[in-house]
Amino acid sequence: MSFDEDFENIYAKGRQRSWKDRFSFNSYRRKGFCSTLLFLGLIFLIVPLFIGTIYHFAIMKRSFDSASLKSLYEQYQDKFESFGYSGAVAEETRANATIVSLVRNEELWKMVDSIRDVEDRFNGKYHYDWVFLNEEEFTDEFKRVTANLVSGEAKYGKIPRSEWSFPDDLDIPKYEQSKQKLVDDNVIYGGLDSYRHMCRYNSGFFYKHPLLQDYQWYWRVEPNIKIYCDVNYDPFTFMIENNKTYGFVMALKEFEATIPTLWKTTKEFIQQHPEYVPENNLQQFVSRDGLRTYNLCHFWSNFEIANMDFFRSQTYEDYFQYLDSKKGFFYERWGDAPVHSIAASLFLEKDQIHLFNDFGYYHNPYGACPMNQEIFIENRCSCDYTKDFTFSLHSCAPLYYDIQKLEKPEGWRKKVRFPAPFMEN
Ligand SMILES: Nc1nc2c(ncn2[C@@H]2O[C@H](COP(=O)(O)OP(=O)(O)O)[C@@H](O)[C@H]2O)c(=O)[nH]1
Ligand SMILES: [Mg+2]
Repeated sequence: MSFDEDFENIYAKGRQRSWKDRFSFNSYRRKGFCSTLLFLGLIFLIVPLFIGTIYHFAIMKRSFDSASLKSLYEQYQDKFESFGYSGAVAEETRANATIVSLVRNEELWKMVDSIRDVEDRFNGKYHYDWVFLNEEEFTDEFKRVTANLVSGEAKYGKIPRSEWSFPDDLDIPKYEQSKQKLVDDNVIYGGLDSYRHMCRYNSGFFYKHPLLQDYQWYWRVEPNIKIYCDVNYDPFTFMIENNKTYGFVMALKEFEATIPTLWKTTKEFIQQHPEYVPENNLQQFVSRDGLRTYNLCHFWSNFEIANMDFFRSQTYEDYFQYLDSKKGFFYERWGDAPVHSIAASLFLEKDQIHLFNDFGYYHNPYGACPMNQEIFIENRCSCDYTKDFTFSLHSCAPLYYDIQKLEKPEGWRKKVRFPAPFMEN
């Protein structure tokens, strides 16, 4: 077949098809209906999606832009003030107290969770101030978001550099070496300089901060904690009326690797100052063999309600200075929890220490949940009491109950066993 004949053939075939054939639905379906539809579909899907995304980010940017956030807050300020926290307790009946949080800017949203819980369960009725401390400047966002949630006055303080830095006479090679050892031994936070500064600051400085000079009492609140029960009374005035100085919720054992020489150092101190140790102290909580060894029990200091006069006393100041001179906050990794606890147990009368057994509280990984049903119901607790840490195997609270001759709640023997990966005893 010649090229012409071939062409004629094909052309003739084409002519035989009517215009109906060519444009009929079947024809379209055969020839590319699917791809046309796909093309149109993509256009209809992608274009709105693209525009939507751009719009979304533009709106997000605008609403989180600090200026518009600020004006939004200002706009709603009156409303927050009027409906948020009604029925406040009169100022005259309140204690000279504040809530205090040492916190990093990047912990803002964890702090927000804690504030909501404390405000909803307690402070919404009392309007105590809230002091936030940080070794850096707080960001505007941090201040704006938290101040908006606190029902008292929110205050923001920067920690002096001298209180959050290595002492001049720290032996740096020795420090690096001992730090590495803790890292090799997988000791929690063993490799962190910042954690050591934090523990030292909480041990010997927070109560000296200018913003805290106006107050006598504090409640320490960390980011990311939970308050599970209503606090239907003022724990500060409770402490005052009952001659208490130091209050806690949970007690457990410290990781021995973080404090190898803390007890030895403490014993040296009390040998030099026997006058600082009152007769009716709580030493059995920290030592079961007449002060020979430390049993590692400590009050979990992420929650504390206490009188700063204690920390500001000559006794405590001398104790802190002695500890600090040994550099154990750096060469080891002494925590503020064992330091506060040993001090409270040795330098206070045992009646001055109080366990808030009606508080529902959680700090990762443990929680306290009142097993006493009356308390649980009256305070509208929202925790699982079968998971209460207080009477579990690794808790030091049962020892505390025994020393203080407190009545344990019904069912306390059904101890809950917790996984305790870091516990050594
Ligand atoms: N500003 C500031 N706060 C810190 C720093 N490290 C810890 N904190 C705070 O100190 C408290 C204890 O620290 P955290 O990480 O919770 O330790 P943990 O409770 O022992 O696991 C919390 O309130 C933290 O927000 C830090 O480097 N800077
Ligand atoms: Mg914590």
